[in-house]
Amino acid sequence: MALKYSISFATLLALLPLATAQSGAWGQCGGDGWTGPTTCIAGYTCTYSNPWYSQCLPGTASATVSTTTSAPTSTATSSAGLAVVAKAAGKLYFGSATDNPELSDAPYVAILSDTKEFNQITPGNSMKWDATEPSRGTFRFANGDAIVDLAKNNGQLLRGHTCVWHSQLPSWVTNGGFNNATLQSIIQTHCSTVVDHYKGQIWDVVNEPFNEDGTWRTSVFYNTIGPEYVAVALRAARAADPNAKLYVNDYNIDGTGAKSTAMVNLVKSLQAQGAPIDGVGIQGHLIVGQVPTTIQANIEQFAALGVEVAITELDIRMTLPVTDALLQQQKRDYQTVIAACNAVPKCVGVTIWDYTDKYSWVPSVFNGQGAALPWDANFNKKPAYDGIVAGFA
Ligand code: 9MR
Repeated sequence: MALKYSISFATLLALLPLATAQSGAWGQCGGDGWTGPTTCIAGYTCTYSNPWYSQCLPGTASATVSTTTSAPTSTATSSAGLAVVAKAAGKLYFGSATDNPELSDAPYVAILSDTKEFNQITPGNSMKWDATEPSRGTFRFANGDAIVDLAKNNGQLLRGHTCVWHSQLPSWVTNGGFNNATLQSIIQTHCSTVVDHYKGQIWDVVNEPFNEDGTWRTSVFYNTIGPEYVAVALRAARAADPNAKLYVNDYNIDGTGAKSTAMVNLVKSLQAQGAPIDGVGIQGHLIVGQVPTTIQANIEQFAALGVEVAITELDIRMTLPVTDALLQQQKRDYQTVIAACNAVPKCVGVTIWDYTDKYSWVPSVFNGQGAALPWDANFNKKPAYDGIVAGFA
């Protein structure tokens, strides 16, 4: 498809002194590493062919200049359906996070509800502690219920997220000055009430317990109770819903390293004390071109503990602006992550942290970064989509 920026004839004249030359008919006019002319003689358009080659093809008005440095055009070619290919590969699900404010966006909901793409959803915010128990003993379920209803109507699995987390925690918990026994009972009440209300789900019971070096993250829970707070939460969840799959979830445990080792040791310790633990959630907030090479080995080391593994919040962000080269690298990176899960039978499913760049959390947190998801902000499928499909092949 031609990449065109129409500019006025006056602007064109102003640019002319800078233009060293123009490519002739059928000549190269762009591509990675190309240092020659990027415009074409009158009557020809510089036409993107692939990241490495653009060519002057016939047809254009003489006052139109085309450039390969404009917005990228790469799109996905597959329409296989991400849940379709995940299930064909033997996985339980391919899913997306979502959030209540997005549910009034009809085109967004239409894709989210397409079970060929997603047979699982995760509420991004509405089951967190600040949303469900904003003051002690007062529970609010309406927003979480809306997501559950959507999943039920669509016939999708739901991942509860999350029972005990240091963030999005109301100040009555953080600053309550509770002693160990009282805080344990507060966790028990919270987890059992929420997991009971949202019965029959997969649950990220404990979220982000570790620092980057594998030490325990200090939080009101750790500071007051010690590492035992994890087992307290898991036991409460199990008592409330014996059928729920109970996970501990964290970020930067994608590859092997100190933080992943800490997770391995936590699972071993929970198993040794007979605490219920069914799975490890690898969030998977990654960066284009920086996907760890040890992802599969890492998933294998979790699976070797006898628990299941899920990639729970996958997105692969890039430094903006988007280029075709970055989209192609992102496609390879998605394929790498999915292929790693695909290669390990105990890796049961993958959830992306929303499916469209329109609703990604990334730009608001990482300045100048974004475009992390397989659908762009206009709901066009990006090459990353093909990477996911290829990863499940
Ligand atoms: O996607 C969530 C975003 O809307 C919230 O503003 C943010 C607040 O912490 O939480 C986001 O989700 C996080 C998830 O719950 C835990 N792992 C990191 C996710 C991205 O921040």
